[in-house]
Amino acid sequence: MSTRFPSDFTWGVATSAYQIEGSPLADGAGPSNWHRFAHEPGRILNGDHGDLACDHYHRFKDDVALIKRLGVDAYRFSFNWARIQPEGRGKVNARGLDFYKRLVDALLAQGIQPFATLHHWDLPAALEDAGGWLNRDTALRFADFTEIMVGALDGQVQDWCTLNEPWVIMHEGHVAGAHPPGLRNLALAPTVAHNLLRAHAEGVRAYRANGRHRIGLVVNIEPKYAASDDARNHAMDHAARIRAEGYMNRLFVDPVFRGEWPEELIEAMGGPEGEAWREVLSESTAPLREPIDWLGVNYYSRAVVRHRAGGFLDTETVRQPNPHTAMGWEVYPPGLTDTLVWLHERTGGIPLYVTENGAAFDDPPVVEGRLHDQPRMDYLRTHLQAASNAIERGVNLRGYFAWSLLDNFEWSFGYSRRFGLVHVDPATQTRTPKDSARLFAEVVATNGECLED
Ligand code: IFM
Repeated sequence: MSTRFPSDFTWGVATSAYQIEGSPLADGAGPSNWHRFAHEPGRILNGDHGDLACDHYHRFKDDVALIKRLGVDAYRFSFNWARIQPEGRGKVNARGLDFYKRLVDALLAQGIQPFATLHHWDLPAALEDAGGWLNRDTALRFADFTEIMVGALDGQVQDWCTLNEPWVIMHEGHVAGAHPPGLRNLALAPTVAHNLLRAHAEGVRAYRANGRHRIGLVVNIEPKYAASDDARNHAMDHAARIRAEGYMNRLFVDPVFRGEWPEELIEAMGGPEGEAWREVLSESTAPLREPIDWLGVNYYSRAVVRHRAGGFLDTETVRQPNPHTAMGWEVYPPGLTDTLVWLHERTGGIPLYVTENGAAFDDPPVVEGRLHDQPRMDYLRTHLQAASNAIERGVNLRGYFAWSLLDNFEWSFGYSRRFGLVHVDPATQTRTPKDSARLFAEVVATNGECLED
């Protein structure tokens, strides 16, 4: 099998602030919603929190050295907004900003291109207290924050992203209740989605001053397939598939690229005059269509769905007889090809990046400085092959970022799920590159040629 990546393909690794930094209140930072949520009893598995995490706040230089050893071109990371604006608005905390300046300096000194995500879920707690993503004003505060960061790192950081996985903020925070603010109300979803997309668009507009042209949005896509082919169930399962796709995959893509909300989803949620959608639909989608320069996609798995009255949006996911990761996610590499082709077609061929892809497995222990993580190596290999297949089918794919550089704080699962290419010992903070890190370094060094059969 041939594996082709363009010669200017960007190879990178990714992390996010709350998951690795630790020291969430250091140097004048305000609390974020995640800091607060993680300290509420019963919220996070094993009572874990991000107070220490990977202690990246103090060890960032060593981590940049680790990134350098992988030979990658780029590092995708995010800012903790509450380090910069402890109250989510107003005065800048220079000591917080300094941390990111030092990180960016360290990356540039090693020739590693910083890919900065402005918001990866950790909202200043003060903004959440003011209504968070249910409050229209948060979008304007995000534009101010964007202006601060872009101004402070101008000329140093070229590649920016507004939001990471807004769907997760909406769903896990306001519908499933597993993330802050811990609400469980499907009817809130359209308002939250709208405000997140307003924030994204306002952020892009704030960034555009001076003709800047390297900003994107990162969405998580889980392609949906209908469970049954037989004539009797097919129409129902197909409709379920469309609803599921509308909710998870089109909700944050169609308004930006087509100026429309997913129609079948609106119907499934009470119609255009219903409580959930009425207000959102009274506004034009034109401001959300602010052109962007690239789209990032985080791909982990797919879902095979069927109709089930009373299920979530009258659908349910059917477990498939394929291997699953420690997250319970099916390993399905062709889904990455399908996702990239689907996005290519749906967006009119915008440059795409795989901004996250990877897997949590129950790794064996480190033995004499080595950790042989065969399942993760297989996952990487097959998904990189799938990315290459998409390029062969004409997709404008510009780069691939492995999730994640380090074993880290996996949100409501705490430290129990390990996605790292590099093992982190929670007791000593010792970093040990896993065999998957060696494989990825070889992929990068050969621009994917080592993957060929
Ligand atoms: O760890 C997360 C990351 O923060 C966002 N994308 C999915 C990853 C794995 O769940």
